[in-house]
Amino acid sequence: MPDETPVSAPKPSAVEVAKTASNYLRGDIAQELADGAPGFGKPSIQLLKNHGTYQQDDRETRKAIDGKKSERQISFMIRTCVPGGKLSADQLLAAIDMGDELGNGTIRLTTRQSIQHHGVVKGELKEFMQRVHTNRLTTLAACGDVERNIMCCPAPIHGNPVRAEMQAKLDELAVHLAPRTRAYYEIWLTDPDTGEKTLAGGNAKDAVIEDEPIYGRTYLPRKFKTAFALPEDNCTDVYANDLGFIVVHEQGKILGYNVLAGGGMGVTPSAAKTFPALAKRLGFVPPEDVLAIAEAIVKVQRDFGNRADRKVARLKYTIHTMGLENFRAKVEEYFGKPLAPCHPADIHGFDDHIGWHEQGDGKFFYGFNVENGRVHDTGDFRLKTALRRILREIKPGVRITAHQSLLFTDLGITDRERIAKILHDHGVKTSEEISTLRRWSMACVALPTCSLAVAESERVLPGLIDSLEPEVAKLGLAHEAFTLRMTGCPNACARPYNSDIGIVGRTLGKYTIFLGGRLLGDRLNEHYKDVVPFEELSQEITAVLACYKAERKPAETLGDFCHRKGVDGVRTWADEWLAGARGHT
Ligand code: SRM
Ligand code: SF4
Repeated sequence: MPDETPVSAPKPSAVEVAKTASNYLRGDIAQELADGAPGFGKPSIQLLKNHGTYQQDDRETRKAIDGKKSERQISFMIRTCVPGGKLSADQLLAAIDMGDELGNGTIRLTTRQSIQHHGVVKGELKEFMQRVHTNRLTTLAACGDVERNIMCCPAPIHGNPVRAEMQAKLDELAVHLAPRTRAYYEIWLTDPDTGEKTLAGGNAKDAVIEDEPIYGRTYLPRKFKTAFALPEDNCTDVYANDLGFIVVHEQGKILGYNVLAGGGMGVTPSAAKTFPALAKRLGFVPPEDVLAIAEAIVKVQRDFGNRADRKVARLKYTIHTMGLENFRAKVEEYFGKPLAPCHPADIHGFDDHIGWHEQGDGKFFYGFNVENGRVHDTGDFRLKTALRRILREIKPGVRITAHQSLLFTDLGITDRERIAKILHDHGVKTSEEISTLRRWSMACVALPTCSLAVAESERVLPGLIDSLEPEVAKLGLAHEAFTLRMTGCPNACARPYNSDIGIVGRTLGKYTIFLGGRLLGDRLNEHYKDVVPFEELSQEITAVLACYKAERKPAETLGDFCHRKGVDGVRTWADEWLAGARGHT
């Protein structure tokens, strides 16, 4: 334990109290699971997050029944970890089946390469967890105050040993930072016949005494997120993570990793002490030290993170409070040696891997854009059925990207046409048939399931893109790549604060617009306009694009242009343009 007084204030938050009393995340979950009530009590709701599930209710149904809590239709969101986004066709098929049989008939590919299901009722939670386990995946630590799903570039480029080595390092780290508690196995995976033997092997009742060598009894003060990236390909948005590793490589060999710490997007607008932050460059480690440096940083956060106020408990605030140099010194102490200075290598490229690519082993992979990650069948648009057919008939390898999309891997040359035909037969466009604007857009889940949403996101972004597409084409910018990311609240689950255009829910039907981040993900954007009604977003963005078109330098990206001109300059220009445009209507 540290000799300094930790940053934490003396009175721990309610979540800390629940974790401390939980005996390694057990609490009363098992008893409440069997009590016949539709939901869990408050402490269990908090603990359940560490098991990968959130108690929710359909907020539209809630309104319809006049806010009576007892009548809310309770169901559960379940998040499954998919380290590095890597799956087999059978695993994705099983996840789709689970959504149909136990969930709301859809699945959601997330911005961190994992899978979410919604609408699972309490009585079927245990069956759900068992099916995830049988599918060789886990929901343990998909949410909660622990290391979450670790991200990594998912592209299967075999001619480049660096990617394979980085992906293998991620697998090692995911195992190293996984919680050791047996609670998950006891609660969810006990054999239905014996009630004792767990499906994971071993006997539930023998496993009560244990230790969490990395996390301790109270785990971390807050969620903790890690990503790996290549300098030439930051498709995981490494600077938005608590912990980041940028691979430093030369001539097909990994020399080591630049370590970044303290990134995070979430903000509480009513609390001025909160802010989005890009991770800071901390130092360089050789490949064999990745696990040790990650463990040291996690432990410093464990011991010095704020356990009284969850609003400022992420690693970015720990670093802010300690100061970067003190933080680095503390990490070095836990690491047991000094950190080498960062290698000059830094992010300089970004690839969403959409489209048809050679893998380098004679095979191909196809990046398929899934709009906002939602896999569903609605009317003539039958993506879910199309995916089932692709997975069953072609049996590709599968990767989930950090852009809520899919890569089908290990394909033969003729599979391109087969995939296109299956998609077309089900009313789904290929990646080549969607606009560049749609391809680079992303929305979080928001309403109706997310309890924190103050505005729509996933359900309205497609319509906003529909209205923007002709304007973008008129301006001659149809092939210009820029990120447009929308969220239903400032928690920023679609990472809007480092995008070229960020649209963040302010209140129902109204949004804040941010400008000046960029595809590379290494710059925060700036506040442009506030409380913009949804109906005006299309015009407002068109005005910004008109300004860009009129005054950009050759090859300058939208984000770089807005950053150079400044949001005030863009606003003045765009407002005049809007006044003119309105005058003509
Ligand atoms: Fe998130 C909370 C969905 C990625 C920042 N996020 C939530 C919850 C669980 C709402 C809640 O607490 O009740 C949302 C579930 C809604 C629902 O009905 O499904 C939710 N977050 C998501 C997903 C599914 C969005 C998506 O469209 O894909 C992403 C799941 C990722 C995963 O597979 O693990 C998701 N969330 C992110 C990201 C992006 C990232 O990690 O790269 C961020 C910004 C980065 C960061 O962490 O700072 C993010 N989510 C938050 C926050 C704000 C955290 C903060 O430090 O302030 C919350 C609220 C909280 O933790 O208190 C939150
Ligand atoms: Fe919910 Fe807000 Fe995250 Fe969107 S950004 S999923 S509204 S918490």
